[in-house]
Amino acid sequence: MPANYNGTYNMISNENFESYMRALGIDFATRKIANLLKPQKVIEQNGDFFRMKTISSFRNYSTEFTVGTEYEEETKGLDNRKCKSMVTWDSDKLVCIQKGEKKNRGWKHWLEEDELHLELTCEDAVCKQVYKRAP
Ligand code: VLZ
Repeated sequence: MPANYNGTYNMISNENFESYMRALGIDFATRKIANLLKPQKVIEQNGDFFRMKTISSFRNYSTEFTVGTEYEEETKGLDNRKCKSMVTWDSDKLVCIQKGEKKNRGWKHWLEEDELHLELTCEDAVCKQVYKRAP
């Protein structure tokens, strides 16, 4: 049985998002706005199938995938690149590798009690975000 990520989570911390966005080539004005956001993650999971939504007052980002199956990801509204992405389980961690123009790009999710943790990586930038399960 895979871990259960279903739920809605509110951001409580966000370290190095600026460096991550800079590595993605996000422009200055967008970074200034994006840095002020406290997005919500909404995760719908059915076994190995996931829908993940990042919702904010500025922009939303949605993606869906099946663990173990490579998919075409277009990072619309973020850096607008195409990646060949694949998520795998590392025990209960979700590990995504986003192959494309940017080196060393991906993310990891894991759960700690009522917290959803996320590490976003691009090139040498690592952003660490924590979300708390919405009451
Ligand atoms: O998340 O790839 O949870 O796709 C920021 C939206 C979303 C706010 C960042 C607008 C998405 C920012 C990160 C404008 C530049 C991401 C995955 C892991 C799911």
